[in-house]
Amino acid sequence: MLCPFCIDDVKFKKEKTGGRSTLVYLCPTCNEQVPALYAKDYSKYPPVVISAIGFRQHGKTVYFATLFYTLKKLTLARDWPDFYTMGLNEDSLDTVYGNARMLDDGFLPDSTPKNFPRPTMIRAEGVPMQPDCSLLMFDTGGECFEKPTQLVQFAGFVRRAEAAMLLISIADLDDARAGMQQLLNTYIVGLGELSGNTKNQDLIVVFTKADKLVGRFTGKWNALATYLIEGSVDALAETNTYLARMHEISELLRDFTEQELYAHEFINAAESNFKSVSFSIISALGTEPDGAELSVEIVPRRILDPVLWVMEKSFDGPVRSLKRWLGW
Ligand SMILES: Nc1nc2c(ncn2[C@@H]2O[C@H](COP(=O)(O)OP(=O)(O)O)[C@@H](O)[C@H]2O)c(=O)[nH]1
Ligand SMILES: [Mg+2]
Ligand SMILES: [Zn+2]
Repeated sequence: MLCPFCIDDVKFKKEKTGGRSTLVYLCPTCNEQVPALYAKDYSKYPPVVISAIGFRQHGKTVYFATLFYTLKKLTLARDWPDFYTMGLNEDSLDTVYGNARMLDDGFLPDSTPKNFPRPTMIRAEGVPMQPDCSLLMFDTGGECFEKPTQLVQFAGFVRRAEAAMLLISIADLDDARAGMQQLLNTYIVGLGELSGNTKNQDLIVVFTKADKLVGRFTGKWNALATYLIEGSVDALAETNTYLARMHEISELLRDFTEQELYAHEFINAAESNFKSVSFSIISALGTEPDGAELSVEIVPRRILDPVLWVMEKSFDGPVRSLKRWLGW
């Protein structure tokens, strides 16, 4: 079983600690207490690692915060009959509700310190066409992705991700082509040092802060602007067509990356080093914020796409086929 704290494959021990009369699950490697719901229902809700990889200030932390906000606010359960999410331990509950409240009150989260982060653990059940799972979401300081040695030290969780999620804000890079290539190169070298192999991973390239890119989505790229601006809530109810559209948008973004950003090298390196490469665009806030405060209510755009991509790529074969075959 995967320990969510040290990312080792272990068998959890059951022990009494701290004078408690009940048994708790402990990791034999790092001795952290593993949430009981995670350990007990491990096979029913297998872990899916969601790792935010990207430079500082490219929107990683705000993205996760708006994801929690959306999961608590959206009426997805209206359209997805069996859907719910829940935090698996107290830390995760605090993170989910704390972030949702902060955004509701009009504030953005602080920047993230550089340390090996603790995951926010969320059970996701009833997402159409995806197996039930435990999402382990990791967010750390962007400095960790500037050098492979830093990545090895502070972002070892990437080793266990089936799908690597690269978050890139093109508008924040002086030279998009060089910046993207540097991030990818650092990641591939770092993962190699961690004895991981990118060939076993799917790459999800996420262009963040897409509200700043709308001006570039003109002419043949107009569909990207439309996709971003259209609400996704009603469309998500039709999951089948939603996923098909996500694939189309991915293709268009690949062309955009090649023809507008001239990032041919990035695409070549990505396609040759990873099992597959997919693209998506999100805007966590919907508009440019005014410093750390929000003057208007946030309107997150397409922010479930990267999660759906990761889930889509994390399970191959029988489980998913069965679910699809049964109609979900
Ligand atoms: N325009 C716009 N700005 C954003 C968006 N998301 C984040 N930002 C801005 O980018 C800053 C850095 O985001 P943050 O998530 O802290 O970056 P991190 O260092 O990658 O975690 C935030 O303080 C916001 O001002 C977005 O969707 N649109
Ligand atoms: Mg951050
Ligand atoms: Zn551990």
